[in-house]
Amino acid sequence: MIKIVSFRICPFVQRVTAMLEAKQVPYDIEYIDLKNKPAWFLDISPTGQVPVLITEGGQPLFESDAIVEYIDEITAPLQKDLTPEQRATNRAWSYQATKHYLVQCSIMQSADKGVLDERMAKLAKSFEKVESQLGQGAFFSGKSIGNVDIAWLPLLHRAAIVEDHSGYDMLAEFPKLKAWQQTLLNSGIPAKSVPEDFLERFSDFYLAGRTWLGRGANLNEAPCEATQSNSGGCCG
Ligand SMILES: N[C@@H](CCC(=O)N[C@@H](CS)C(=O)NCC(=O)O)C(=O)O
Repeated sequence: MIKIVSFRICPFVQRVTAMLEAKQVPYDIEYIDLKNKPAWFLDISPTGQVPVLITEGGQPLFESDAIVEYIDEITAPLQKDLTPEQRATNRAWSYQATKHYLVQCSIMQSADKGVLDERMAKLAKSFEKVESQLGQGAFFSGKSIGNVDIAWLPLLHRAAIVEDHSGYDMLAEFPKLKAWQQTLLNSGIPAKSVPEDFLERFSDFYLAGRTWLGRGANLNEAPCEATQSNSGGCCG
């Protein structure tokens, strides 16, 4: 069986597990501590990063883009009969999501509203572009889930958790994205693609008292100069 080496709140891992869930491919998962990486992991991961996928034949694969392409090559496509142009376009729109995973992580770690707004401006530009691409279909390109949906799923799932917790809606100005987020949440894949204790772990890390969102997105709060420089890596 395929095995995924994971860190519980990593969005790059979630893209991979979401793809496996959407394609109903069974997999094992092993969580590691990124602050104390095991030697066996460092032996198989040239970058020292998760996700790593270990194939049925025992070959470790790294980099989520490469892993997702591998999964696509060994399984039936989510959307059939796409032309090479459509597949290339889908890869490009997927990249518009993945290049913002770390941006969203830094937004969520912002110590106050001023810092969050600055960081959010970058993500909002990307949201604006994808908003203009979304059509009448429930998913990115029509009635069924595809690779672009999977790439955007970690961003939209996390935005929903943040909104539930703090009332702050990253998608407030983007009605089509909002509908798309709901469609993805309704698919059940966001919940299936994360561990059972995801909410707790995610909240402990991003929605704790040190972040503006963690303090409930309180608009009347004075800026917190001391921690403003926290640029917010992903996952600790
Ligand atoms: N380009 C990588 C990024 C993966 C990544 O940033 N993973 C983070 C966790 S979310 C990680 O492993 N961080 C540990 C480290 O960089 O040492 C990919 O797409 O797989």
